[in-house]
Amino acid sequence: MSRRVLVVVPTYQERENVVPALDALGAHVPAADVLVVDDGSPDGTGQLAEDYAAALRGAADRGDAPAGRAVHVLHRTAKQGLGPAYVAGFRWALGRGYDVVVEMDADGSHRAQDLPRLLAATDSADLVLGSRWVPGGAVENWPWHRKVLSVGGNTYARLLLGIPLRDATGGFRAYRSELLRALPLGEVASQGYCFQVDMAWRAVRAGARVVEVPITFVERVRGQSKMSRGIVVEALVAVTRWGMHERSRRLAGAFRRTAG
Ligand SMILES: Nc1nc2c(ncn2[C@@H]2O[C@H](COP(=O)(O)OP(=O)(O)O)[C@@H](O)[C@H]2O)c(=O)[nH]1
Ligand SMILES: [Mg+2]
Repeated sequence: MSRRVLVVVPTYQERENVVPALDALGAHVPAADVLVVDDGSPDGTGQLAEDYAAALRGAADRGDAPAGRAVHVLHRTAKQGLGPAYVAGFRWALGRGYDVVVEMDADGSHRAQDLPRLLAATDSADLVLGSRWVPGGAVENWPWHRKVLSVGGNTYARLLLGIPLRDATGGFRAYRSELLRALPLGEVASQGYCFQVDMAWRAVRAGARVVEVPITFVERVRGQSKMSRGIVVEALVAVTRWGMHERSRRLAGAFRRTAG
């Protein structure tokens, strides 16, 4: 029996990108359903996605297209950050019996053609990270300082948290539903890059099998990034706090073992 896959695509102000993203998914992973999670974008992204979904349903009803994938839209009232949008999308997926849930940006940075390899890897992993920083991975159109920031941030997280991952901040990944069900989604308060690290770290601590698959990340050509200095700072502060907490926990454990 084939597994049911849902691709969750968070959007905020992606009017020029959302339709090409949905088309690319249809071309490369035609069996996967899609959930666009729009935070009330003032530019009408949510309505565009809604129209796309309706056209797809209409074509299937008329028999012009096979009744294959479905596109759904979850409208949220205000911009609340990437983390809460994903948590809402995950809950939506778990309530509808999907087996695999994918995270993917709407801005063209994550290539739909890389997704079949991520999905294939979920056969033997609970969480598959699309990774820019493993052999075979790449980034297109980033100035050197963006690369330094990403590699540096990931190295910091790896060393401080003790997780063996090269790209824990990336947002192109596939989860098996069993893992999402086992994680306390209600406790995840992180917003931006921090959300990705938070989820990867929780997965590692839960004993999940986490693997990295190389992807080519392409910097967006249309629209604007929503990542702010605040989001980078949030991630740095959180990773530092988690790292310190983890260290003192391990130290206390070692102390109890020597004392006892
Ligand atoms: N629903 C929702 N989507 C968001 C929010 N912030 C960013 N996104 C979406 O998340 C994806 C990644 O954001 P982006 O700004 O491209 O981040 P960057 O690639 O790190 O610069 C894009 O599809 C955005 O539209 C948000 O607050 N809510
Ligand atoms: Mg982007």
